[in-house]
Parts: sequence; C-alpha cells; structure tokens
Amino acid sequence: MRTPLVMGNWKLNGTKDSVTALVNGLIEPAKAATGVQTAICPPVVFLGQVEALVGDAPIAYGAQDASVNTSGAFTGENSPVMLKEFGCTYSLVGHSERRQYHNETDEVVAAKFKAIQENGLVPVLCIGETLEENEAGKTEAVVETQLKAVIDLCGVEAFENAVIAYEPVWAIGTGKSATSEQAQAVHAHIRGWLASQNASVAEKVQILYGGSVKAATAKELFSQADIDGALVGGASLLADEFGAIIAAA
Ligand code: G2H
Repeated sequence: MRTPLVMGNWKLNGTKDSVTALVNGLIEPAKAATGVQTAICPPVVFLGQVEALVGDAPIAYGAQDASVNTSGAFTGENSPVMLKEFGCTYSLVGHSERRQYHNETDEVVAAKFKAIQENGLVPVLCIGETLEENEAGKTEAVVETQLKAVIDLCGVEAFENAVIAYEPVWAIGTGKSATSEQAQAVHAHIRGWLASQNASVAEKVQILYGGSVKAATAKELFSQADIDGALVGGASLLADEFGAIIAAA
C-alpha cells in the first residue's frame, strides 16, 4: 500500500527564530509517526538552516518552486541543482499561487516538473480547479488538462517518481476545506484517469489533498481510500497542529 505523506508548505513565512522553533518542535512528532513520511517546504533562504536543524531526523524537505534552468543569467531564480545540494528531496511545482500570481501556465509547470525530476528531486505537482470552474462542473476536465500537460512532456511513467497534490483553489487558505467525500471523489477520478494510461503508476502514486487541512479534519480525510496524505499550508506553521496532522496519518 502507499505510504502516507504529510507535507508542510510554509509559503512566505518564517524568521530564523521561528524556523528553529518549528523544526525542533516537529522532530518528536515525526519520529513518533512510524510509517508516515513527514516533509516541509520552507522558503529557500532557510534551507541551509533547515538542513542543519533536521540532521538525521526523519523529516524530508523541499522547495516551493524551482527554476526550469539549472544555472546562468536568470536573476532571482533557484536552480533544482542547488536545491539538491542543500539536501532537498522534493520541490512543489504548479502551486495555484504560482499559477495565479506568476502566470505559470500548464506548459511552464510541465517544463519545471521535468527540470526538477531530471535533477534528482521529486516533483510535487499541484493541481486543482477554481471556484468558478468547480461551480461550472469542470473539476475533472481541469485536473485532467493539468496532468496531461506533464504527461505530454514527460510521459505517464514520470509519475512513478512524483507526487500529486490536489488542491481545490477555493479551499486554499479560506478555511473552507473540501469535505472528505468531495476530495475522495476527485482523488479517485485522478487515479482512475491515470490508470487508464498506466495502471501500475496509478496504483503507486501518492495523491495528497491540500486546502485548509487542520488537525480536526485530517483523520477523516486520511481515512479515504485515495487520499494518501496532505499538503498543509497555514496549519503547518504551528508545531502542535502540524504534529497532530502527522499523527493522524
Ligand atoms: C494550499 C495549502 C498548502 P492552506 O495552498 O499548499 O494551504 O492549508 O493554508 O490552505
């Protein structure tokens, strides 16, 4: 069966002091949760600090985005090669905030996915529909299109070494989480759609749910057959709350 993965996305939050307190506060919950993978995605400026704090504790970490380029004249970018050197296992790619505020198209997201994977990191592909798309009954078509852009460039086999995070945009940071039944229905659709192309890849790929996940809702979400963990934003900034989500997985 698939190992649950609970990943924190810190977004643009943290100070040197809060990073130290948060990572130190996660070491015990991560150690206690055997059979659960714990990961955090801090802002890249804190990666060196996180690397030192994590040491040999069972906490993987990653970036929230990566450049499609590995080096050169690309001001402000972070190379996947550099992320790897700092001990990253993962990089998020295609988070809706990147799609919305940085105009990342499905094609850009696919190219970044490829660069992340080719340089030895595991891409965590974020997909999900807006409120308008949801209300128009387009959820399934939207997630298929977002997945297809990556499959067209990298092949479905690329998901043998990648993670999918389904994050309905209307549930992100709004406090309005999808119900576990709503989330499960979309996760099952994603897995089924992938299975129509490669059954073994579909069976193995971890599909995380993201969007206002809290300790209070985590257990119910994790009890669903196709929900393999969570990508957690706001609640991942609190060690006790995130620790309780890890414990629920
Ligand atoms: C969705 C999620 C983490 P939050 O963006 O990626 O954030 O849990 O704050 O909705």
